[in-house]
Parts: sequence; structure tokens; C-alpha cells
Amino acid sequence: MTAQRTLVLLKPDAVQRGLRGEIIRRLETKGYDIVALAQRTATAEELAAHYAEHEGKPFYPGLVEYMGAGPLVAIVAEGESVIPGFRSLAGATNPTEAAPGTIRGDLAREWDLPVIQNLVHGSDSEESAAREISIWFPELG
Ligand code: IDP
Repeated sequence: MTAQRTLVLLKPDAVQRGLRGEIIRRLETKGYDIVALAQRTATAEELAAHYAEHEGKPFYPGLVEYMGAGPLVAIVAEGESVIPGFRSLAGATNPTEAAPGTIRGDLAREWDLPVIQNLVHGSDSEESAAREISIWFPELG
């Protein structure tokens, strides 16, 4: 096995709710290393590139609005099997279905909005990770 890198986003609801420290603590406590970290408000171009696979879906406009509504924190995390490992830490997409013990299961719930606000993003494959790291951290791509 070799170390992987994954792209994690602490979405604007995580920043707005003051959960950056709690989420980063879970990532570090699990044993993953933070290679790069930056807070900024995403541009429309970054979000269009990041969520290209969802363009045309009913929730896409709400997703882009949610993700651009305030600052987010982009992180490159590194470690053995960190791609599936961070997805396990994050839990299921829908926070109602996310298991207790996961970031989404413990810290998120469904709000009365058209888009699911679930605090974090984590790359879902090595191919996605490479693509997403090059979007958010072109200098590492
Ligand atoms: P993931 O973030 O768990 O990998 P994706 O399917 O890649 O899930 O979806 C990206 C994001 O879009 C989700 O994290 C969530 O914020 C939002 N989303 C996904 N599916 C739905 C849906 O059916 N309704 C509303 N929002 C959704």
C-alpha cells in the first residue's frame, strides 16, 4: 500500500458554525497529515469544475449557491488509504442516514433547504483526488 492524498473541503456551513477545529481534530486524530490548507470563498469557476459531474441535476443550482455563500477551507490530507478513510470519517451524504460517530452523523442534520448541507467534502477516488487537488491547489497538481 502507498500513501494517498485526498481533497477535503470544510464547506461554508462548517466554517459558519465554527466546526473547523472539531473536523480538523478528527482528521488529525485519525492519523492523517495536513499537507496544505487554505480558507477562501470559492469562485464560480472553481465550483463549476469541482462539481462538473452534478451539472444539470435538480440540486445543482442550490449546491453552487450553498458552496459559494461564504468562506470554505480546502485541505489536502495525506496518509495510508486516506481517500476511503476520510469518506468513512465523513459518513453518508445525507446526514440523517450518516452513522453516529461520523462527522455528518454527529454534527449535521437536514435543514429546510433544497440542498443537503453536510459540512464536508472528500474525494471519492484517486482520479477524483488528483483532479480536485489541481482545482484547489494548482501548485500541487
Ligand atoms: P458526497 O459529497 O457525499 O460525495 P455527492 O453525490 O458527490 O456526495 O454530492 C455532492 C454534494 O451535493 C453533497 O455532499 C450534498 O451537499 C449535495 N447533494 C447530493 N445529493 C443531493 C440531493 O439529492 N439533494 C440535495 N443535495 C444533494
